[in-house]
Amino acid sequence: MGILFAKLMTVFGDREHKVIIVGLDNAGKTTILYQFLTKEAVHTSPTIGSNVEEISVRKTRFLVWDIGGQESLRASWSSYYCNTEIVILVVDSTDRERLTLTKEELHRMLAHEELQNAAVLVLANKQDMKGSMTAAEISQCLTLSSITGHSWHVQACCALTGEGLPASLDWMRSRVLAS
Ligand code: G3D
Repeated sequence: MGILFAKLMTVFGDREHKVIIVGLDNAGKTTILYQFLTKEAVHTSPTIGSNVEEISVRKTRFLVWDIGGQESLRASWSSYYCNTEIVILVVDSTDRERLTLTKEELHRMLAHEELQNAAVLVLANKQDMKGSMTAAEISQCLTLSSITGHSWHVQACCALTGEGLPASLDWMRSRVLAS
């Protein structure tokens, strides 16, 4: 009965999918989270804390945790990994100097056993800014093509206008429905 119920919940899209938003400070994580709430997604409820929100995309529900990116907070990222289905890595596309640091954080994170089944969405944010790197450049610098154990996708976006974010939500939805 329990298994049947769980299956029915999945079919009707009632299960909540855990997502974490990571990235260095100032990348645009919080702006993106709140854009998700005001654009394609329907804001269903203000949840546990100021940086945890539930968003619903055509009946697929995500619980999205925006995790702080300052150096002092990065050490605690792993405490959020359990049951995470999607990791959103937000990159400030103008921040060339810290891209190597972002790369190291990304690959360290993906080696963590609790994220072995997580998919990775890299958001190349701040595309509106002059001199920003393209999604392809960021993909290359982060050596995304070397990631074989995780499904990944890179998306150019601008959190201020929301450009690129509906496509990101569509990818997230397709990932969780496929798994
Ligand atoms: P964080 O949560 O990753 O630390 P925030 O980052 O969401 O707080 O954003 C950091 C700053 O970048 C904010 O500016 C925010 O408005 C800006 N920002 C976020 N996304 C974009 C974008 O796509 N384009 C541009 N031009 N700016 C963006 P302030 O001035 O408030 O610090």
